Amino acid sequence: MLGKFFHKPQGENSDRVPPGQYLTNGFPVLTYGSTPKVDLATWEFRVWGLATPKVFTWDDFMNLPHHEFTADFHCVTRWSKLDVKWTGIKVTDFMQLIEVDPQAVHVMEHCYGGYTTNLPLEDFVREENFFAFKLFGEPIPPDHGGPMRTVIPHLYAWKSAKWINGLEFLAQEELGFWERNGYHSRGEPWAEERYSFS
Ligand SMILES: Nc1nc2c(c(=O)[nH]1)N[C@H]1C(S)=C(S)[C@@H](COP(=O)(O)O)O[C@H]1N2
Ligand SMILES: [Mo]
Repeated sequence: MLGKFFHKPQGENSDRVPPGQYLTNGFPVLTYGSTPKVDLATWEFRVWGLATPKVFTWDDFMNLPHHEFTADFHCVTRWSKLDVKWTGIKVTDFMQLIEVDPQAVHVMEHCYGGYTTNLPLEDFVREENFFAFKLFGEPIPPDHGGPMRTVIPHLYAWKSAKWINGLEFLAQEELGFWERNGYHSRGEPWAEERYSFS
């Protein structure tokens, strides 16, 4: 695993790398299955469950403020990439457009291709979480989740849903794809919440 592409964190970066992670300068693609074809012209984003159901277009998203942000990216398979530069829309700005039932405590992210991943609402609605549409200044390549993915920097990267197309608000925790298949339900990298063995 160590070698040309992965190295042990050293010097000033060592305190930015969670336990058990190795740095990579590349940007590996990690997808279960194949990259779905997503057409911007027919792209849509749905909200349902414990929220007033609503459908958003690409333009609805683009009309929200755009921000550049930099985030470290930690995959549970032990690679981390520091200082990934994205452009996106704040989750907190998007939340202003929807009406969520006060009973909702959890959210499921849904994606083109069928992937899902779940989060407590308080992990999802945070200032540093984004719907990203550019990576290093260019439209996000399809393999990395373009045209739109979430970026949830404080949790392992499987919570950062590629090809996102919906949010389902929930009264209790439900498990997404990897969470049903042995990954931890929350996935906090500094606590090494990698897998669940219950
Ligand atoms: N829709 C979807 N999103 C996904 C995945 C996936 O398989 N499908 N993989 C997750 C995992 S395990 C990781 S590590 C990151 C990888 O993002 P990348 O391929 O851009 O590096 O995407 C996450 N989001
Ligand atoms: Mo991952």
